[in-house]
This record gives sequence, structure tokens and C-alpha cells, in this order.
Amino acid sequence: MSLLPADITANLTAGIASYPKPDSVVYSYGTAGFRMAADLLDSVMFKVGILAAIRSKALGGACVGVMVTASHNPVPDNGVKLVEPSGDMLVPEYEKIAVAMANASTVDELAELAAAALAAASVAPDAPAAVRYGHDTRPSANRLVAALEAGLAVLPAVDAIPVGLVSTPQLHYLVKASNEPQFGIATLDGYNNKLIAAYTQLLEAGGAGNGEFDAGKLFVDGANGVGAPALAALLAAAGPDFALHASIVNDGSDPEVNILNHEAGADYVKSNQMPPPVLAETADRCAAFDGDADRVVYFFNSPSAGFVLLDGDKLASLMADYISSTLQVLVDAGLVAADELSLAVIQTAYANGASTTYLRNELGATVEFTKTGVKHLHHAALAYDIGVYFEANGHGTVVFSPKYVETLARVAANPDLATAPPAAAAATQLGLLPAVVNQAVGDAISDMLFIEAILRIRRLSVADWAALYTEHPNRLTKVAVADRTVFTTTNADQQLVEPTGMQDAIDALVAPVDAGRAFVRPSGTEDVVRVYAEASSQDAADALALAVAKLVYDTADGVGELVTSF
Ligand code: G16
Repeated sequence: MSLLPADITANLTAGIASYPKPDSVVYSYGTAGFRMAADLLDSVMFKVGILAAIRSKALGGACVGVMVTASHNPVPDNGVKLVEPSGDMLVPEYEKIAVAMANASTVDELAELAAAALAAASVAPDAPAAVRYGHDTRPSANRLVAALEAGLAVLPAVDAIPVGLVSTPQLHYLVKASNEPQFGIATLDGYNNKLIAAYTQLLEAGGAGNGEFDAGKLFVDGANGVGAPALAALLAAAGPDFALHASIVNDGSDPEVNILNHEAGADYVKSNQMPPPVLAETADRCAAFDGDADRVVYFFNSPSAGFVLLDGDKLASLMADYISSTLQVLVDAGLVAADELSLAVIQTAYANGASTTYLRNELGATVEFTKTGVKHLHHAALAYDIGVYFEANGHGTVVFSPKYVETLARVAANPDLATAPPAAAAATQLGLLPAVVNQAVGDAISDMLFIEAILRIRRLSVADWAALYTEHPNRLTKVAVADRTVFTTTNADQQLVEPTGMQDAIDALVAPVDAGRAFVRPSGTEDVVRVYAEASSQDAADALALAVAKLVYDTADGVGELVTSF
């Protein structure tokens, strides 16, 4: 007996019939939502449509977002990320409801869960709701969006707004802007114009607006995903005088050849520590996005050092360095107290130890660690006035507190600035940062523009940037096992709790290795266990990673081929 009105129950009945849950699958909410083979996701999308509507109703009709994407995963996969009205990821209490709904097989189960969620929020089924939804370039997108739309149509009074092909950060931006008009205009033009204007003004304030500094050529690897058309549209909107000339490769223009995330993009570059084949020869500065353009890493091929990667740790370090030294100008001028604005960098266990040492010892920054997943880093960063957060894989952004904005507004209004040009320039630059950086979520385009601006303002080459610190040699690899859910971790993913005894075995492998560090955690986006190792030489890091991978493979029923060399 359904607890919902008959018309809604009829919609649920039709939806369950069209989008039945496959019997054999148990759905779980991973690092960034539901993600798996696209063929298994139709029923999940239908239910996510219902859930997104409930979440919006529970929040008084504030707009929420749904992004159909599997980001860095291969083409046959797909997934879904849910966005809160503030642009954040879905709150944990709704992750639990999402999992329960995804695993419901019958109309009664689903109706009960929907009714309970509405009751918990004290909201009627016909309360108003608004949901913006978009998708990346995957061939399964249209089918899964249709299932999502069926779910969005289950409850009455849902304003379902399709935004089509967008990057994940664009969807986050559109959602946040539609709830907070002061954040920006909630259109893709609004997104482009905001970034173009903020970047241009930042260059001018930083004394780099006249194109005097030749930043050299920039290639952008679009991972054959949505980031390529998104960046092309921004550059077209900016016009020929824009102080950024980028050549986009791996742009997905020929789907037969340009396969999403295949030998392309940030995950390929970071995981394999090599350039995509199409950029193997260039000595120019290169940036690589992932499939939904919410991560970016840089790299270049040095004539002397070979392939040089500038990953999320290097992005965080350059951003933190630039912000803290610009802020110091205001402190030195007596316009901001030394301890007035707190700054921290949030990292995960994948952060290279050399970056943490640099941030703590050279910059004097507070460094905090969280579990993997931008949702964890984002929330930790919000505790500071300036929260720089990056995963080594290139996911991240900077968030600024209301106090930061008020402080910069106060400084900007100070008449003494008129006679202190360096302080005036510093204040203008810092005041622009909340617009340059997409504070809703990590955004490959916005992060790239910020980095490009810093390089120009500081007159830095990519090699200068790389020299901020020297990474400890490291290796990231993955192992497929029969059941990755038997792996549980603690201490921000740095230690295994289960399988029992495996952490002791890892410790024994690490102990004899000079400057050795290694950890193991189950991926929340792929059916693998990830292995990370660091040591004082690349050979030692590789050997440690192989030994830990073998341990995982042997003791946890490895599947397929075990990696035996890099
Ligand atoms: C998602 C998350 C990231 C995480 C990555 C890999 O990124 O948003 O925070 O680092 O998955 O996670 P895992 O190691 O659990 O597979 P994306 O770009 O794939 O959406």
C-alpha cells in the first residue's frame, strides 16, 4: 500500500516497469556518485531523478543539479553526480537515501523511501522543485538522460531544466548561479564571460595585461571529452585579443579516432607519467583535462629532464605561493593584520611528500589531509578564509570565506591605497580571485586560467614553476581483485583496516626502502584497488609499488593480469 497519492504511485509503477533494477547488482555511492558500466545504470538514473526532485523540494525549491558523466572512466561506463544548491556535492545523508532508492526493486519499496524522505523534510509531494541536468559526451548519455527525465516527472511541480552538453564544473556553476545571482549569470555565456573578464582584469592588475611577457605556446589535451568544446567556446567568446592562445588537441572531433580518455587526458598523463602520444614530441607547455573537465594537470617535455609532470600538488603549491605572497604585500603595508586571514592547503594521501614539505616549511602554510574525494577536501577547505585544495590527480580549487571578501573590500576602500601602487595592485588581484576561481567545484578551465595568469604575472616559465620543489619519485598503479569492498581504510586513507594483517605486511615491505611510503585503498569510481608508493629513487618506488600490488593480488584474489613492470 503506497504512502503517496495514486497518480504518483502510478508514475512509480510505470517507471519501475520501464527501468527495472537488475537483480544481480548492488549499487553503492562511490567517490563521486554512482559510476559503473552504462548498461547497468538506467534504473539508477530513474531513481536519481526522483531523489533530485525531493532534495530540491526539501530545500524550499532551491535548484539542485544532476550531471550524467563517468569523468575519467572509459567510454562504456557512465555515472551520475548530484549537486547541492550551493554548488557542492550532495550531502552525505542524501547519499544514503540515494543508495537505498537505487537498490529498491519494487514500487512499494521505492514509494516508502520517497515518502520517508519527503516526510523527513516535512515537505508535501507537490511542493515546488527545480533541477538542472546535463551530460558529457558519452554515447550512453541520451538513453540515461531519458531515464533521468522519467524520474524527474514522477513528482508534481518539478521544473526540470535540461542544459545539454556541459562540463561538470559548468553544471555546478549553473546550479550555484541560479540560486545565488550575485555569483554569476546562470547561463553558459554567463560562465564564459565571468571567467574571461576576471582573467583579463587579473592580468591587468598584476601588470601582465599588455602581453609584454611571452608565456609561450600552450597545448590543451581535452581528453576527447566535453572540456574541448567547452574551452573552444570560451576562447571564441573571448575573441582574438584574449591573452591566452591555446591549441586544443584530443578534442573528440572524430569519435572513431578520438576516443574519450583513451591515450588522452589528465588521468592518462598522471597515471602513466607520460604525455599523450599526440603531444609526445612537443617541448611546449601542455595542460590536460579529464573527460568532464573537472581536473587539470600540466606537463612539458624537457630537453634535459624528459617528461615533467606538474600535477595537482604543483598547482596547489603555485596558487598558495602566489596568494600568500600577494597577501604579504598588504600585511607589509599595514592594511591587513598578519593573522587576519587563515590560509590552508588541503591534500590527500596521494600528495607527494615533497609538496607537503614545501608547503609547510617553505610557505609556512597549514596543511590538512582528508580522505580521497573532492567532497571531503572541499568541506575541509571551507574552514579557512583561503582554502586551497587539490588532489594530486588535478582535482581542486580555492575557496574564499565571506571574511576574505569583506577584508578585501575594506582594503579596497582605504584611501591610503592611492599612494601605495604595489598594495593597490595586490588588493585588486586578491579581490578578483573569487571570480577567477570557480568556487563551486574544481574546474579545469578556471584552474588553468588562474595558473596561466600567475605564470604571466610572475613572469614564470613552466620550468620555473616545476622547480618550486622536486617530487619524491613515486608510482601509482591499480590491481583488480574479486571484491574491492573487503578493503577498508582509516587515517585519511593512509592505512588499511581490512583485510586484517595486510597493513602489517605493507609496513614490512616499506620498512627497508629509503624514504619509502606506500598505501592501498579501494577506488570509489573503478572496480580496482589503487596502490601508491614513494621512495628516494624511481626504481625503488616502482619496486615498492610492484611488491605491494603483488601482495594485494595474492591475498585478495587478484583478477586478470598483475602488473609486473612500468
Ligand atoms: C572522482 C572524484 C575525485 C577522485 C577520483 C578518483 O573524480 O571526484 O575526488 O580523486 O574520482 O577516485 P577513486 O580513487 O576513488 O577512484 P572524477 O574526475 O573521476 O569524477
